[in-house]
Amino acid sequence: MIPIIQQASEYSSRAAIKCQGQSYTYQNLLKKSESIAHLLLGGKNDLNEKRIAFIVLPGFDYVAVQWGIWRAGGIAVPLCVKHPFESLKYVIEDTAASALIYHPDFSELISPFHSKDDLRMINSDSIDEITGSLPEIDSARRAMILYTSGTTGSPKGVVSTHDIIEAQIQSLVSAWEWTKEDHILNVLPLHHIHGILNATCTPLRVGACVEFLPKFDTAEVFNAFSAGEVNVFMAVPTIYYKLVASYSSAELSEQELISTALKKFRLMISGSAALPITVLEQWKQISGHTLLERYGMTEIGMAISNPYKGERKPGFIGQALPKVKVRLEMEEGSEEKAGEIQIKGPNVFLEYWGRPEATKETFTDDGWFMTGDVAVFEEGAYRILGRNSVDIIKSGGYKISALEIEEVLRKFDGINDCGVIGLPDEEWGEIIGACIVGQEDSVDMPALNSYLREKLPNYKIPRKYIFKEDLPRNVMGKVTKKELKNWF
Ligand code: MLC
Ligand code: AMP
Repeated sequence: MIPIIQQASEYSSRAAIKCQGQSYTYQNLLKKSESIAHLLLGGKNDLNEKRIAFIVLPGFDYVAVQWGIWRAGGIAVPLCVKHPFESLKYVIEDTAASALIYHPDFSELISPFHSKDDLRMINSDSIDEITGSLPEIDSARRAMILYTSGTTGSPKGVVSTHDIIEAQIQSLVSAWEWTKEDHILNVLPLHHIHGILNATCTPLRVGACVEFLPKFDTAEVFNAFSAGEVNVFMAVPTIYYKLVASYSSAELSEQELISTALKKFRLMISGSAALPITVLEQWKQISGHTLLERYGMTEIGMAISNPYKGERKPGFIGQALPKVKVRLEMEEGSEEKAGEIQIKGPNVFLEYWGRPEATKETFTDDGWFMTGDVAVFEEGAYRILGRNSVDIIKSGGYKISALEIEEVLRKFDGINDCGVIGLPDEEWGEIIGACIVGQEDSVDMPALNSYLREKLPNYKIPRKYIFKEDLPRNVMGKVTKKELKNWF
């Protein structure tokens, strides 16, 4: 059985989802997801782990589709609502998805898929009510694939089973004391673990209410806070940075209203990237809360967290979550206290979809998952020092592969060499910096921009790139990537 769905009938009449001024109960969710499951099954008994991709707006539809896929025995593959067509195509092809459920808002974007014979297209707005019995789903079966960038190659699909999802949920329920009285505001993208697991599945597992906004907007967030129902919030540091900036420019009377509402919250959390201490302090002044910082990853869910009760140390990520085993792997013979964070436990993912070699390479011989993040353990808590690869950039909470950008840059006619790095930035954590050495004295930037838009699908997503062009011709081979930062 799928625990989150099995449990939902206990909360039938409770509010599960709020979005766009509407409220939906757990019963509504069960009914709609049953119809979706039957539509997907089309008379068959079980989808038997067929991959079902979906691109729908955050809210009731999103959860109903996710549950519908699970109840039919499929693997849910959520797509990013901001991605250009090429990125969606990559995921659909990599998972060999057999159906795509889309909201009509995305009709134009996804229209080229209609010519794909092996992909069934389902409009999420035209799903009729169907009832009937559904298959028994063994919780050891695959449930979800989420895409994440690594240091090498294209993004990989991280596969989790229902058991893994349940373990990730339970560890948060117990550590952060979730109950059915909670009401969370979710403004996070729903193709990544933070928005899906922490801010949607976990509250729904315990009968709480999840309120969605169509997209992140500081004024809308403050409106929702001031309405007085929300008591839990979680976000990436960039979002807190933006909320602080917006609060600072608000009228005094509005500030008072917001602060009064925030002081009644039960819990406010930050994660997905390092929380700057300045942001933590400013948010404390505004809300009265010391943000609870935690550490996680697509492959492991959440692993380390500051305590719900007890001291939350600024600049630290806390201690291992329940049932999660953490060790720091120091380099052999090293005197340093710093080591790579390695993880074991029921929360760890099953595999990278279709990539057995990549899966194997990311585990030690004795079965620990290698995160690539370097930390120290000091005074009873872990503190992250950085990553052991400079090729991973985290910007606005999103992971970006520097190598993927470099590969494309190097193929541009006017470029001899290049190096892409993350440049520190208080608002975004890191922003993308590209050092390029041209064949001629200067690179044709307009031509390079249109080339990148064509070759690098996600280049079209709003995001700032800083190009550094005036480098000495032979600089690339002579400096490390870390040193490249000094050229900006
Ligand atoms: C956008 N902009 C950027 C940028 N992204 N600039 C620099 N770097 C970036 N990364 C700029 C745009 O160019 C634009 O500029 C302006 O910001 C507004 O763009 P936007 O797209 O409208 O931004 P916004 O919607 O405000 O998005 C910001 C955000 C979003 C923080 C809400 O990035 C977000 O939702 N991040 C969350 C990602 C997430 O959930 N990660 C979790 C992964 S799981 P201009 O000049 O045009 O105005 C994980 C595991 C774990 O990490 O531990 O949780
Ligand atoms: P993703 O691959 O998108 O799931 O991102 C996971 C990565 O986010 C981790 O490997 C860390 O590098 C980073 N991360 C998550 N939480 C934190 C945190 N609290 N502090 C610093 N980095 C974090």
